[in-house]
Amino acid sequence: MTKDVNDNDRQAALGDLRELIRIAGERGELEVIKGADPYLEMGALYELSLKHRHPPLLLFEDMVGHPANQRVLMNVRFSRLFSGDVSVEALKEFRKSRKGGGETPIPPEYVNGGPITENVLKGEAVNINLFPAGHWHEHDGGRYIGTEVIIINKDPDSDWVNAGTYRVMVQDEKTLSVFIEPGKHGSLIREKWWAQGKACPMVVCVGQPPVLGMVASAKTKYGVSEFDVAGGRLGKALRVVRGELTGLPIPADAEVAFEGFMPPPSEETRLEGPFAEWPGYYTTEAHPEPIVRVGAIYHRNELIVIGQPPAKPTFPGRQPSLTQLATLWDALEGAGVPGVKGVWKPTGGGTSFINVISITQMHAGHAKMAGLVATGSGPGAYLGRITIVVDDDINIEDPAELLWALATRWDPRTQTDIIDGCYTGYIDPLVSPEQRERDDITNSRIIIYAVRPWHWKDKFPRVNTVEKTYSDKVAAKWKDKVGFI
Ligand SMILES: Cc1cc2nc3c(=O)[nH]c(=O)nc-3n(C[C@H](O)[C@H](O)[C@H](O)COP(=O)(O)O)c2cc1C
Ligand SMILES: [Mn+2]
Repeated sequence: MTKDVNDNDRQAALGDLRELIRIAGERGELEVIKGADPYLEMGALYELSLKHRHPPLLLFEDMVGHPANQRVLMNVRFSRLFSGDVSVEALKEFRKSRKGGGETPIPPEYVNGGPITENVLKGEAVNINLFPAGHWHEHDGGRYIGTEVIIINKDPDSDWVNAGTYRVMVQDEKTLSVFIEPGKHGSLIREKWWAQGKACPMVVCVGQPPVLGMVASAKTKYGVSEFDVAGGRLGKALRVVRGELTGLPIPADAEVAFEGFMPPPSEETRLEGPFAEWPGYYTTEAHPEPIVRVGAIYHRNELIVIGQPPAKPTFPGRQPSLTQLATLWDALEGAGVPGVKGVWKPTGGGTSFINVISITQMHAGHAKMAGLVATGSGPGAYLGRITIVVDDDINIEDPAELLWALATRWDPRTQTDIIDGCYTGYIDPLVSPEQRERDDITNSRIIIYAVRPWHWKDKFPRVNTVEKTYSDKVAAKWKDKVGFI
């Protein structure tokens, strides 16, 4: 049995990885594993943990090939402390709580030192191989130290500091490669540096406060810093130190950070991938990607690297987070779509392929408005494929209800839009080899309006389930007399 999560515990854990471990331990939601091998074995143990809807935090110690005091922590974002209850009701509460307190961004506070500066390795002393990096899946092209990681870079033309989660592969003792899909903020920013003929200053931080991992892997608006949003969520400024080589902010409580510069690809790239990606395939072949020349490494004593390799999105332990659902709902609301009653991402579609919106239809064309906005919005566009709009009486958390809406309220010929040329990524398994050849990383979308058609909705047949109040009354009367209630 797990206890209810109290808000103080959740806030403390959000802001501090070691607090998360302590609290999860007290709650019986921590598994300490000694002696596992970062080559395939840890990845396999992790996948086994995903058969649980709420997998335990996995803390690996004493790993093969590493000193006993180095650690790897898995299932951070999926810990019950953070994703205890993903439901439309919980989503509404989550959005309300952000509006009440944590919505206003709070910029980070610069401090002179912190746990992250307990050890600083520079120049000759830089050796990335000293740190634990899993070879997670059999056909991965190498060891990935960055899975649930944050990549920090700064717009050369403004104060905007971005933090995004992009996978990071170990190339050699002093070199990392970073895979950033086109259009992501980290990519747009590095291109600005390259256009000025400069290498892009960059920090790869592994073992960040959990809140930063959550915010950096969901869409934050262009020009808005994830540090500020994360501070807002915590209700207090994140403490950061200034990187000695780049001046970039590094979370003062982070576990490990690699600091350096990413030269333009015309100067140097290395082969990156393949990698077992979250849609459930090895889609990207080994291909050239930009690299970071690491000039300094900062780390805490008894460091912890967060490991969160992708896994096929059908595992019960892989659910979209409240943050990801909320950003989509926010986008609909921000674009002025009225009457949204819920948004959902059914298991199997991962974080983006299938988006479901439920609305209370208020006027002709309303469902179309919701479908088009969701499909084209910042949080809904990348790697989308299917948008389904349903009426508010459909329980969108239940796949059977969703299929019933499709089966009975959707006329494929008249209630469908198909749109070509949409924003997808290299990890989309349906982008053909020919498309990749010509750099056409786009796909098509279907928007399904599984709603009672507006112009005859009042003539639409009535739903025939027994009315709830009456059903409850009958149940109360009969429950002691029959066995099936
Ligand atoms: C565990 C994890 C790994 C991710 N890996 C990548 C990646 O390798 N490349 C990428 O472009 N996006 C990746 N993403 C998605 C981005 O983090 C997400 O699109 C985020 O919004 C990017 O930040 P940005 O909006 O500042 O660009 C990953 C997300 C998660 C949760
Ligand atoms: Mn961003």
